[in-house]
Amino acid sequence: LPLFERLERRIVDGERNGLEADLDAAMAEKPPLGIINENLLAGMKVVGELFGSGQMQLPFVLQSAEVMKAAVAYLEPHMEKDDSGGKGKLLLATVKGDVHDIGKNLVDIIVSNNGYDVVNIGIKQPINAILEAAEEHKVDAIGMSGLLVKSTVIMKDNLEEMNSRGIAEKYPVLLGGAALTRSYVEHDLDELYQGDVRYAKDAFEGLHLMDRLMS
Ligand code: B1M
Repeated sequence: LPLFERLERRIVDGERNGLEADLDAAMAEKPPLGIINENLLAGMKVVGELFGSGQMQLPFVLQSAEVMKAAVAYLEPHMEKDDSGGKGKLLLATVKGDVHDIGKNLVDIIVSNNGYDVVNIGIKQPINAILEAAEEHKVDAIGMSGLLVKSTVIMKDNLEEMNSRGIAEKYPVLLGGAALTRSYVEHDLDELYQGDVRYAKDAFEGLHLMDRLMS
């Protein structure tokens, strides 16, 4: 297979052997973010489709996810960056009950490579842990990620909890993840949350939202 198709195939097949050599060759052709967005994510999309239609079993999905993570970790040091920090601070968490973190970690990379400080507290984070970390690190905004349909409900509960604690004005919230829709966030949740809540389709929209919030 040609290089870029082979890279996509590696994600689908969970094939790690020779990954670095292919990534080196790919970086001679385009920047690391182009490889992630155009080739690696295309592979993950296929994985999602195969899994969703019952043609791929969970252990293989996990292997694909591991190759994806290894590839992103290999590319990350080669990305252009302004990692001076200081533009503002974003807390990132995957919500309670949800283990998916590839998207959240991409947001971390893109936002922190563009001059922000990111406090990434990981997966399966209940609202108490999110708010404690937000206080401790004095963040400017809270970003929640979740890929499961049930995570969209958890996000709603989290916003309600923030309303009832009287801290909605203090924390703008960014929400992202495959099960969300723009209209759910920008209509339903926006109506409910007493602060500012925005939807980010991808990591770049997350960055643009931070730019807007902090300007
Ligand atoms: Co899961 N899984 N999974 N899974 N998995 C999905 C989400 C699913 C849609 C697959 C399917 O059926 N087609 C489905 C959910 C169905 C639903 O809820 N209706 C599903 C399921 C069912 C499950 C389990 C329940 C399976 C089981 O156990 N029977 C289980 C759940 C466990 C749990 O969470 N409690 C499970 C487990 C797993 C693995 C562990 C094997 C693995 C995750 C590994 C990991 O993350 N460390 C996994 C994977 C890999 C997937 C798919 C195939 C790929 C997800 C991914 O990494 N995509 C996924 C299929 C899909 O999403 N269509 C699927 C690439 C990633 C870059 O995209 O995270 O969407 P994404 O991030 C995007 C944007 O959404 C956005 O930016 C990124 C791009 O720039 N974004 C943000 C995300 N967060 C953001 C936050 C922001 C801003 C933007 O600001 C805060």
